[in-house]
Amino acid sequence: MNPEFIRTICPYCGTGCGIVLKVQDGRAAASYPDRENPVSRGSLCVKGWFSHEFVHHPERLTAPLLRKGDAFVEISWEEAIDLAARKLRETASTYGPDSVGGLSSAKCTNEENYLFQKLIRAAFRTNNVDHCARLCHAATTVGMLQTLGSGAMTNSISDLAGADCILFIGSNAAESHPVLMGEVYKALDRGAKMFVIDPRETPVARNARKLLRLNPGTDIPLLAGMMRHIVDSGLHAKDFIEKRTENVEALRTFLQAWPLDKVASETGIDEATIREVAETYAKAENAAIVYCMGITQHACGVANVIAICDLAMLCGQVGKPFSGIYPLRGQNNVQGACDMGALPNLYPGYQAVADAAIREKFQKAWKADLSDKPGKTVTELINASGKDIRALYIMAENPCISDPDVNHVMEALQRLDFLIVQDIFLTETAKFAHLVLPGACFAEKTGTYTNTERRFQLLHKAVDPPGKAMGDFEILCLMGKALGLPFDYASPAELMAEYAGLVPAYAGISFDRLERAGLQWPCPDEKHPGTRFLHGTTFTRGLGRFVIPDYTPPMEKPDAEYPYYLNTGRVFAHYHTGTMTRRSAFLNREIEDPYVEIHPDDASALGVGPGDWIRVTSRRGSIVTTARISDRVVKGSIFAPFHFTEARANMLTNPVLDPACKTPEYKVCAVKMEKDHEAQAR
Ligand SMILES: Nc1nc2c(c(=O)[nH]1)N[C@H]1C(S)=C(S)[C@@H](COP(=O)(O)OP(=O)(O)OC[C@H]3O[C@@H](n4cnc5c(=O)[nH]c(N)nc54)[C@H](O)[C@@H]3O)O[C@H]1N2
Ligand SMILES: Nc1nc2c(c(=O)[nH]1)N[C@H]1C(S)=C(S)[C@@H](COP(=O)(O)OP(=O)(O)OC[C@H]3O[C@@H](n4cnc5c(=O)[nH]c(N)nc54)[C@H](O)[C@@H]3O)O[C@H]1N2
Ligand code: SF4
Ligand SMILES: [Mo]
Repeated sequence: MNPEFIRTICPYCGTGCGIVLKVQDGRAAASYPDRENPVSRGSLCVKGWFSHEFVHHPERLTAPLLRKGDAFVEISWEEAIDLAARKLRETASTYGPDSVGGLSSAKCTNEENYLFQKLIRAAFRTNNVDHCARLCHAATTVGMLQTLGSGAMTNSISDLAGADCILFIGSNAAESHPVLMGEVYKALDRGAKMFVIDPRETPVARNARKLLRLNPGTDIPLLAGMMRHIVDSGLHAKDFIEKRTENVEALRTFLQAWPLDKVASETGIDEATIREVAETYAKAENAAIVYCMGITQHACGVANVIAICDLAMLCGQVGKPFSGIYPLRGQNNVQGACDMGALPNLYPGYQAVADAAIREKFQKAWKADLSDKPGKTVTELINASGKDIRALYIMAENPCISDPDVNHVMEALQRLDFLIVQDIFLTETAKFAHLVLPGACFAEKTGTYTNTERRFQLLHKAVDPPGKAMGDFEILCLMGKALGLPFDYASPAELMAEYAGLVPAYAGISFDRLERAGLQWPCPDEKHPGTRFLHGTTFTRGLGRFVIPDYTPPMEKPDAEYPYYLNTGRVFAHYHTGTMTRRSAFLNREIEDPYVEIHPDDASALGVGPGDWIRVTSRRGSIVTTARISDRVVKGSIFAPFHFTEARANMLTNPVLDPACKTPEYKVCAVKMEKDHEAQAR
């Protein structure tokens, strides 16, 4: 048979590139770039090119599985749905509504996320629903809401090409958002000046005018120093501040505490460099700030985000094209999962559960009695497992690798009375489940994802799920009906009309309109073309507000016993907990084994050579991994990608949270290292 070519969206990062799947004999046989996709315009990174490789992997889940002792047995869908509904209902009636919780998923579609949060809220009268944004950009949502009034990326990806100055702060987009980097290279070709602020020398830094290798967790002093110099030199945007913002006096007072010599000693960056970066940013006609996990995954993540917003407002570099603030969303649909209300304090469209009028609106629309009490976050749901939380429904997350201090996570999950895991593989987390539900992957479903620039894009089903596996949308409809909810949706398109009616910013969005180029919200009516940049004439909150970014240094610093800093993150060929990329032959060949990057001086002091096996230990746990000797890290620091199940970086990480957004401090903790002679001998 002739192959078919089906347009869809990449399942990996939040850039949202367009993929054309080649379908031959019912199988996804190849991935090609979609020239018509407005985001990627014919580009893909290596993960996109090989996105089809995990789809037909022999380890895909093909039937519902029920735990029997230490083993799983296959059961029918009728039994599985019936059991799930009964157990969840029993738990809620025995221990109260707040004993049930759910983790929704930034890997799933908008429609699936909408259904999941509605199911938890309407069936159990609890707001115990959250997802991996908590581990990621929750600091952005909280920090930007206070300063600008909206947690979304202010501009569009293509705006980066027109910027004259770009600050990259704690973002390794060359490996994490590779296709988006194409727009940055266009800016550099036009002569834009780029500065990279990162303790580590990432591939982004190769093209930078300067790399500022600051001490871990010292972004607030650095940004304060820049703002101090801008104000002292009179380079701030006086008119913009006067007309569009409030509370600048409080910021000025705060900056008094950060003279440049103090900033230099705290951050490790010399005064002349701080002045150069500050002046270049402030004087640029259009300047952009790109940031990511190096900013948010700290115990002071919210304050870090606030400091970035303050700097942008101080220079009037927001609310216009080619400038703005770019918190790069990580997962393919993390923007959408947040938008759809998979958050414990917010309904779809960031409408507060604690607001009586809003709750009334949702109660009426959903014909359900809803709780006014904000629910627990991911990190709180896991900590409370087996205590306040008795039953947990996890859709498409793998916390046994991705949450901090995973030894603690595994203990907690085993204390649950009932754990449901809905995934496409039998993950490390699914192995602890009482019931495993086989979902469908991106190539097997219709629906929408929303990328980092707020663009809704359509997925088209290319192939059938394997065996008895079923679309997550269909599974959730069955679960809802079994729990007495009117989940009779004929299709995701029909469901979209429901949420478009409840959220003014999505009112003009429909499947028909998305067919060609997608649409960027806000899109308030059927004629509206979508929104390229936010905060144009007024900020979403009215006046932009300067907020004081309170500085707290990293919670755990190296000492005599644990003398090295551990930094964790990503590498280009692998994705998160590796369930998909490590099942791609091509990607796995790129990087097969776990490793940590160690500075040459530290390696020679420890007698460790390239590829040697080493043991890395923190106060939480210990892993055995290989050494890559590299001056990408500074002396005294190591970097570990967290993708590898056999050497989980999260055995080591510190579970301390930012108190406001509850994101863990994944980017800093203290460890010790030694050569592992046993592993070396094997
Ligand atoms: N290949 C690949 N791409 C991905 C993903 C993946 O797993 N693999 N995941 C996706 C997801 S969900 C996300 S959230 C994004 C994340 O994308 P990124 O945030 O770009 O990735 P990370 O490697 O976590 O961290 C970025 C950088 O923060 C730096 N950093 C650490 N501490 C500090 C600090 O104190 N200050 C500063 N300024 N920088 C610091 C690190 O050295 C690192 O280079 O990537 C997305 N894209
Ligand atoms: N040390 C350290 N830890 C980190 C981070 C870090 O920088 N350092 N980063 C954090 C960040 S930013 C994030 S976003 C989290 C990510 O953490 P997770 O979200 O837990 O990681 P994923 O591997 O993306 O998990 C997605 C799961 O969904 C499954 N899946 C994929 N598609 C589908 C589908 O369509 N349907 C169903 N049912 N299942 C599907 C996959 O098999 C996988 O098991 O990790 C966090 N953990
Ligand atoms: S940049 Fe992101 S969305 Fe684009 S192909 Fe690569 S992983 Fe997929
Ligand atoms: Mo993320």
